Amino acid sequence: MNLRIPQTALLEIDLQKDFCPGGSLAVAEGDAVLGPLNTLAGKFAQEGGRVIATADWHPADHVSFQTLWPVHCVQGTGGAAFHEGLDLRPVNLILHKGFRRELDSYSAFFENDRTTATGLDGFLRSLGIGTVALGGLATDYCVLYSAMDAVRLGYTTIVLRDAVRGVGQPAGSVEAAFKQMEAAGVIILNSAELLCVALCVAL
Ligand code: VGL
Ligand code: ZN
Repeated sequence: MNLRIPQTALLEIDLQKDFCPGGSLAVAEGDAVLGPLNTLAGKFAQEGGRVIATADWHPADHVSFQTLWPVHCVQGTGGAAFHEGLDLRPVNLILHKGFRRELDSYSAFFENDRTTATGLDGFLRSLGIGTVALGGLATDYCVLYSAMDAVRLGYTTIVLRDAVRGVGQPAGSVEAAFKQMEAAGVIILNSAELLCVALCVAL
């Protein structure tokens, strides 16, 4: 497993107000992931790793609002803003996704048609990055889809157990997501374990 920080990217998925307590599609304890992610992001920046923050970024008439989800993360609104507790200083790239009216995008790599690329794969490849570590919201949707695509694209893929929280709809979806990711080869670690392993490798 290549855990050298300069060849690793931290993906901070959708840490926006609408997904945090008080937001329109609030994930329980969504804001609890900010502490571990800020700590990791600071270390990554220090050690030459990359930090990427994604944002769900929907037009006001987005297709996903019709039946599936309440109105959330509408472009330019307060709910679409990053949570004020997210440290943006170490973030190298902000990636907007889901901005096409008729197409949703859970994954940071491909929209839900599975073929429209966001460009993230090219960004990472051009920097020689082969490992991604994911945290953020929501475990059972955007984190799950991003992690599954990362594995499919050949990245060593880590999901940070303490730095993700899920929607939990339908019931059992968070547990199912962890099972699906593990079966696909995703490595599940605590953020402290990742730091420990990465810093040890660097020594
Ligand atoms: C998400 C539902 C709808 C997510 C985004 O970030 O996991 N979930 N849009
Ligand atoms: Zn959305």
